[in-house]
Amino acid sequence: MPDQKPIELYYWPTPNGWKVSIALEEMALPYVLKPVNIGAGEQFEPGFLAISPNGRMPAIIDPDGPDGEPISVFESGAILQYLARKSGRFHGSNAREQAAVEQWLFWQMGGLGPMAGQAHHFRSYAPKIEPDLSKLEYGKTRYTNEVNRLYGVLERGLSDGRDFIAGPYSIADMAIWPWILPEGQGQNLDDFPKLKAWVDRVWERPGVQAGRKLGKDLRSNLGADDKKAEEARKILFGQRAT
Ligand SMILES: N[C@@H](CCC(=O)N[C@@H](CS)C(=O)NCC(=O)O)C(=O)O
Repeated sequence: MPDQKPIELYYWPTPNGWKVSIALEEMALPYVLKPVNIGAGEQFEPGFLAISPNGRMPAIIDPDGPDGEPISVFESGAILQYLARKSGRFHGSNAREQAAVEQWLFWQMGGLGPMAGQAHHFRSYAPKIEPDLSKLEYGKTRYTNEVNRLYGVLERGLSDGRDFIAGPYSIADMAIWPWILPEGQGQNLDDFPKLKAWVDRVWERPGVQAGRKLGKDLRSNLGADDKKAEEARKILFGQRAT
């Protein structure tokens, strides 16, 4: 479709961003990258908040929305569902398959993503902010254990011989895969052989590799000791309503 207008992808290279860059690559939808430097506070700019009122990336603007008018979408799960409907791919081909995809998609959105995010926070970033490490111990243990439990859920989910989490490869795999980062989450994939094989199987896909690499040079290491990382931590952690 040569005259298809590109989707604007508001993005920073993090696990939630990778979900959507992977989906766009897998679905071969044309897109244009609009970096949102969350370490520099660009997520609070009024223009961005108008399309993503939660002040989080990713978000998209599709100039060719469902009624031919532009549409914006925020929340990675909603974006994945929108793109799957638009492309007609990767969300199951009947009601039963769609329910299977959606249960794992929502499991990622409500479980693995938030819990793994907190595990990263307590393990890597909080020690740079709170000098009394004993205060971090409870949170660190709680979220590391919860991620361990969730890895176990995936391991059992993949134990019936299926190649992908909902059967055929789907947006559920695209949502879950970027969040399997065992090193930063205090996990060992050798304890989860089916999950480990799935991680490798998903990575073999060229669309996943292209999406995962998008903007990789933009990202700074939030756990680093330099001035830029310290500034980014101040922007990202401790936000309140006003
Ligand atoms: N539930 C949201 C989470 C998005 C999210 O947390 N994005 C992070 C980066 S991974 C962000 O934009 N952070 C900016 C901030 O914390 O100010 C989704 O799935 O899209």
